Amino acid sequence: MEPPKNHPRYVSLMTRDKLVRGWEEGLVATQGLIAHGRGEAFDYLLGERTTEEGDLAEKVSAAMLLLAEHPVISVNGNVGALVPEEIRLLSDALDCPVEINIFHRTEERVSTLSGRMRDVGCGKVLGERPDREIPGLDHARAMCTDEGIFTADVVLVPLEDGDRCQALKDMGKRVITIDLNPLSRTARSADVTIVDNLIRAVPAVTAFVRSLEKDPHLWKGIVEGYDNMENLENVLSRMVSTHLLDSGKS
Ligand code: PTJ
Repeated sequence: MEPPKNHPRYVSLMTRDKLVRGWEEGLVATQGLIAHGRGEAFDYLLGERTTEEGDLAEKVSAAMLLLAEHPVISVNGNVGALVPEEIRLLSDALDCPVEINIFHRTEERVSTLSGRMRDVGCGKVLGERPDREIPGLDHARAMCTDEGIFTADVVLVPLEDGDRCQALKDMGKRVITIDLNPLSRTARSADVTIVDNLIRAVPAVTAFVRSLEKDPHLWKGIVEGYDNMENLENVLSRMVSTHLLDSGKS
C-alpha cells in the first residue's frame, strides 16, 4: 500500500519499496537491505536533506570527475535498484563507463545488474567478464576489468566496502564515495566522501558536472581547496547538534 504523498516520510518509505522490489528482482543482496537501514538512520539525523557539507562534496566530486582522464562509475545492487537512470545520466555527462562491481558476488547478480543498466540506456557496461584483480583483496571481491576500474584514475564507488576503498587508494586512484555514515572506514579513507543519500547525491553531482563543464579553469581550484576530513567533522557535528530535536518526524 502506497503511503499518502503528504506523509512526512513519504520519500523514505517509497525508497524502501524500490529497494525491496530490487531485492525481489535479484538486483539487491539481502545484506543490501540491512545496509540501507543503517544509511536511513544517518539520513534521519541529517533531516533527510542535502547539507552544506554534502553540497560541497558533490561539487568537488564533479570537478574531480571532470578532471579525470579515465573516470569510472562503480555500480552495486543498491545503486542499480535505487538510481539506475540517474547513474546513466551521470555517465552520459562524463562520457564514461559504468562497471558492475559487487561485494556479495554471484554471476547471476552481475548479469541482472548489467541488464538493468543497459535497459536504462547505459552505453558502456563493464564487469561481466572481469580480466583483472585489485591487489590485496580475496578473489571474488578483487575482480574487475582492465578497461574499467583497473586502469581508472578516478573511481566513483557509492556504498563501498572499507577494504575495497583502501585497496583502490593503494593502487593510486582517487576515490569518491557516497556514504551516509561519516564514521565508516570508507568515508574516512576516500578522497571525497559525499555524506548524502544516494537518491539526492547522484543527481546533484550530475547537475554540478553540467554547470561546470564549460569552465575547465575552475576545476583544479575546486578540488585543491577541499579537505575531506574537515568536511566529515563538520557533517558529524551537524548530525549531533540539537536543532534536529525540533524536526518532529517519526
Ligand atoms: O550489492 P553488493 O553485493 O555490492 O552489496 C552492497 C552492500 C551495500 C550490501 C555492501 O557494499 C555493504 O555491505 O556495504 P556496507 O559495508 O554495509 O556499507 C554501506 C554503507 O552505505 C553504510 O555506511 C551505510 O550507512 C551507507 N548507505 C546505505 N544506504 C545508503 C547509504 N549511503 C548513501 N545512500 C544510501 N541510500
